Amino acid sequence: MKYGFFDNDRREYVITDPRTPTKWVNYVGCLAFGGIVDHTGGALLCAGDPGLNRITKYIPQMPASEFKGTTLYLRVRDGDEVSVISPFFTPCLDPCDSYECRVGLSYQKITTEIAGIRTEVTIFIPAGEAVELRDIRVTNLRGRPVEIEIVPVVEYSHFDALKQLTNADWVPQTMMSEKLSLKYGRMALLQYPFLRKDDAVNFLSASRPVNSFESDRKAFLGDNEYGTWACPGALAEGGRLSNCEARRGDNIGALAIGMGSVASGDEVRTVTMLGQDRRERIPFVVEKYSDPAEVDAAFGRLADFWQENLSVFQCETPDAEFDAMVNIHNPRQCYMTMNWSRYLSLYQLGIGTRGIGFRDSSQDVMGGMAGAPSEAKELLRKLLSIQKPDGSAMHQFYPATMHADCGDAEEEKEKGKLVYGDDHLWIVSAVCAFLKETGDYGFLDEEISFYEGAIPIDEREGGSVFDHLQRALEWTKRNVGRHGIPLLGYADWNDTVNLPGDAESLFNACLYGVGLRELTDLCRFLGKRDLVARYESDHAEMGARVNGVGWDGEWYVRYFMESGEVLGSSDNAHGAIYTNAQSWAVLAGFAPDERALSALDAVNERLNTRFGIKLSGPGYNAYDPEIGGVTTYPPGAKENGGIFLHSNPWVMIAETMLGRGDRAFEYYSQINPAKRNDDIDLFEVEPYCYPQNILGDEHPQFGLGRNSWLSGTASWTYQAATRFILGVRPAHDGLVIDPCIPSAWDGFSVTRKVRGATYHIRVSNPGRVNSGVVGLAIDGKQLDGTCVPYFTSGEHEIEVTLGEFGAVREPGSTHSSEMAVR
Ligand code: IFM
Repeated sequence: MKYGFFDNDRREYVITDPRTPTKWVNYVGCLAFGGIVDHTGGALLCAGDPGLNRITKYIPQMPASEFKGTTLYLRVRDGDEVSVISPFFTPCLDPCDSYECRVGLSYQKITTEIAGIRTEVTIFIPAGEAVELRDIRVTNLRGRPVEIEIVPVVEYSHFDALKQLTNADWVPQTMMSEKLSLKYGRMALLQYPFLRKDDAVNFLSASRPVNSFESDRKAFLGDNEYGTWACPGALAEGGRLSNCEARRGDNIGALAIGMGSVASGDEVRTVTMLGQDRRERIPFVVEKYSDPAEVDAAFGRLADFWQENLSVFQCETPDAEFDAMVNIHNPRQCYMTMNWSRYLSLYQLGIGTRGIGFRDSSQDVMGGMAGAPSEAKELLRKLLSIQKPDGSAMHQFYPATMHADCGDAEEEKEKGKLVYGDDHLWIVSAVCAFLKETGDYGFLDEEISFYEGAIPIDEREGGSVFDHLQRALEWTKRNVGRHGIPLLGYADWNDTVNLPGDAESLFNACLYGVGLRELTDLCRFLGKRDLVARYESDHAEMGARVNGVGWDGEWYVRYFMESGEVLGSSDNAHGAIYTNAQSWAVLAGFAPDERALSALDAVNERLNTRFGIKLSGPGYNAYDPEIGGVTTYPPGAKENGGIFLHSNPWVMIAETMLGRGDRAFEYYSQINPAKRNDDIDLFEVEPYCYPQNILGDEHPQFGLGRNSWLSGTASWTYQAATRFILGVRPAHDGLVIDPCIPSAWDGFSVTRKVRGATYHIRVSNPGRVNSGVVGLAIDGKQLDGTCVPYFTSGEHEIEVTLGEFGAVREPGSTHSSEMAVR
């Protein structure tokens, strides 16, 4: 343990040293109102859209010691002496006698002891509310009475986050603050830009009366703003804040809340509230959360939500770090990525041209749907509504307006390359996974309009969800290049390879193959036999093309350029092999046995490192506009030979399809952030969630993680662990239990809730094999195969025995579709 430890019983990670290598953050609330809270109490909050409705000014690029968005001070009068403490460590940086930040499920609890004062602050957002609560308890440990004043501080952003950063004229002339007096001596300090004065406004309030307040940063810091956050002039002087209602400038909210004289050993409590609401509602919100019982009840409801969410899948295996991730931290990250997409993190700033991605969210849904099926369905509907009538999809949408655009491809408009060749295909897997999870086949008949830009929604062409899926596959079938391989478009999953002209993508071919298998399975289940035949034939045809032109001798190539050049071939000095071409050829069921083994072995030999599998290699060593964005990174960084974690679980899944459970688990473990906890200075980022990337071995900082939280890694690693390594996966006709585990494990157990029933699954592995179910009993009755028919209610005991025959499998031959199921 360097900076903290996992407290699995309380489902928390506990940070014990505030000087972590980067800010380690947590999510509170949701996109409707919420954001990130770091381990030193700073918060980046927004309501509905982080670019268009930002609340706090949190600038990740500022040094860690800086004030970011929100903080808290205590002013302590001890006899004649007045001292100022910041219980979140920053910005005063006073030595802490003790420090603890409990990173919980949608809450952060920071407890410190500084100069004989113990402060515990629980930060969370009640479900469905637009207010962040800070439940503050202060205990006097000094051995004599002291007078305590609590001073929460917020630095506001203009709601237009980009303008805040780019306009230092209009923004400060429009920002204003105003006192709103409330019952029982309470107040709320309102803040808004002039043009929004009659809309929802920001407010800072407290459950207790406020002695004085400040809304002008200059006055708070003092000395013409040569005062600092570490030692704000207004607090150092010991007097009252100026009660200024700012009419311009850099607006803050600071409330001095008197707690009176606190006897030695006594604890005092207050709740502060930072929200956004219409003026007339604010008094009700403040009154409600001034009642400690309401605060406790709201906190309890959050716990209930997470209890329900996590209870759909719980496991006990011989690997404690695996269990910590699968039972707590990975599903939490899945839920956050499903909610936030790539919209707001320490790295994704939610400003400008980045919306909710069609590709990203389709994948996120697959990780978050088991715990939150209604939210998943709602997101699927939104995604389907930006699919175009021709079957392709817009790249992203903006949730506040549901306007959609083509992302970076917008720049290529003139060249007619407005489409990403992969986007629309992801929705096929996402919808099919949802159907298997929920059994909600009525969703297939739901009518959803296609995206037709300026045409009003009610005049747009509509189609059933099933029609949407069919059109997605048809678009790719129609749009192939001269090798018969699907067109790349602006890019495929790898956003950064942007090739000119009609380049082709082997990845898109494989994603199409997976989609075809999904629809084949679905149609077979629905009894649509003519469609089964059609999709099987399309799959065979594309598989033949991939194997005809895509095999390089030891592995599959990745792209065909219009010029005839091939990328991802042994002929290339740089980018000679790409991971995704290998894993996806197996996932699609295209790779025959010997090619599957050879391709995955090539990944192991050429791209695997002790910190994870690189996306490609060797890295491109100079900018090449013909290849695109990937060459803007130095070798070893991000998509250019970096360890791009999102791709790692695809290799794990492919390995389980070959029955190689030892290797699949080795790949799982080497990127498990919980396993980096004791040696984290190199990794730097949070040990309780997956980052998007780790610098590869061509980079001098090999092993450094970046872009934590919002990454497709969350969904896919969860799927790899639960559905493929532990092997418990819903299919259309039953719950499949077909593990592929390390041979060192003697067994494991899983509790899985699905479609109204609960299954207690115990797997034993007496022969220490990787895979192969030789015995399966449900409620004491033996069953052939690996698929347990669904029950609609009740608790059911399942005993599974693994045994010898499953040593190495024939890829693609054991089941029908492996993204769905092998
Ligand atoms: O697939 C993309 C994703 O959509 C955004 N982040 C990078 C990934 C790989 O390029």
